[in-house]
Amino acid sequence: MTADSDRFLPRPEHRFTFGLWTVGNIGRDPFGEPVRAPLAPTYIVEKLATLGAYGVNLHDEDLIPRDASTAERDRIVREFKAALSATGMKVPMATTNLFTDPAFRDGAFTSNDARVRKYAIQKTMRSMDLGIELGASTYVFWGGREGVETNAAKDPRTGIAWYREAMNYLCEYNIAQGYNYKFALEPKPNEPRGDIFLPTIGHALAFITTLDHPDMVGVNPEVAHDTMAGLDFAHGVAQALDAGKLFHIDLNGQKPGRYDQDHRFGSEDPKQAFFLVKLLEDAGYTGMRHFDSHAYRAEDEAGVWEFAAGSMRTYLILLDKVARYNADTEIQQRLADIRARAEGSEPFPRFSASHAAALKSETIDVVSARAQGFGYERLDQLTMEVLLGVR
Ligand code: GLT
Ligand code: MN
Ligand code: MN
Repeated sequence: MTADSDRFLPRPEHRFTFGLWTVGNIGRDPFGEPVRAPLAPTYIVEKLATLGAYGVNLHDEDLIPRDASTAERDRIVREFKAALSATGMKVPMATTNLFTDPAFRDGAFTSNDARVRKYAIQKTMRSMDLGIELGASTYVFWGGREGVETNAAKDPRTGIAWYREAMNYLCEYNIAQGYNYKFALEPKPNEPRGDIFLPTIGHALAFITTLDHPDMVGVNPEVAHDTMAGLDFAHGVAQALDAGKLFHIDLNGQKPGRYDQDHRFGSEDPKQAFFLVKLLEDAGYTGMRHFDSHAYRAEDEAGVWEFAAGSMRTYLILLDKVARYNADTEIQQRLADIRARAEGSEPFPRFSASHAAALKSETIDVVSARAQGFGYERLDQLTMEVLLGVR
């Protein structure tokens, strides 16, 4: 084995995880039938373990069919746990499918049908029980159906209030059961609903402050969901980090302005992916590096494992690029110059009336500030050269 292939070899300590629904994606889309056969969850666990993943995440229904009897459920869980312990794979995150069932046609926690809102909470509690049985410590809420096609349907304030009611109830359940889950809300602007409530990381962060147990709830941002809306994902993640709320992350690849593509991590915008990896690493993010993505529909099963291996390998290659960037003397000199200019000659103090009075009459050299450029062209070119492998 060459040193290079060793360097980019995924290992459990890298904390790479995949959803059962990701490698298990059968390639159904709104226009076409499935192109791949379903894979058994136990088989997925074995294959991902071989590839060096840390674990798998799941929705209740990824593992247990909705109409399974108790006996069937127990058998499935037993076999799945056996596969986990045979491979050392973990289930760090669990979530609820609150979108496939026709009952959720107008939302789950925010449906205009009181029976459905109740059912959604019941289903989530049962699914939380399952996650605990499998060892999960993070619980994700992707409210794909929580939204509208027309504002005639619902006052959005009502939708938000029902969302809050559900989250508060489930936080209490988390406490009452002693589960100690960290809840992570996953924002998405649209698809499958015309407009989804809590469309961005910022909306979710603001909503969390209105909950009864804000400390229990953070976010699970996804590359594709911000990028499809044309937002800079790294900025949203930075805001989540700044708020101490980055509880989980969904990595994938996406072109702006499209449907949710969920492509292999780094495949659409390697530069954006590089700055994301750099941000996570610089911030000392210790959570899971979860891939919420799937193989191209054109692929067969062999392509699925190429996709999975490639996702992890690209992350590790970008990690290596971050190290090169951090060790590059010219880049570091330029960053030091920027820092020196950013810091100025003395630290900016906290407000005081006397400082404010002095500042109002100070003469600031804005004339030269107006004239002086920042050298970002050279810095970005150097970054590109690191990324393109010539530095
Ligand atoms: C679904 C969605 C994802 C969510 C998953 C968790 S399910 O695939 O597209 O973004 O993270 O519910
Ligand atoms: Mn997605
Ligand atoms: Mn996701």
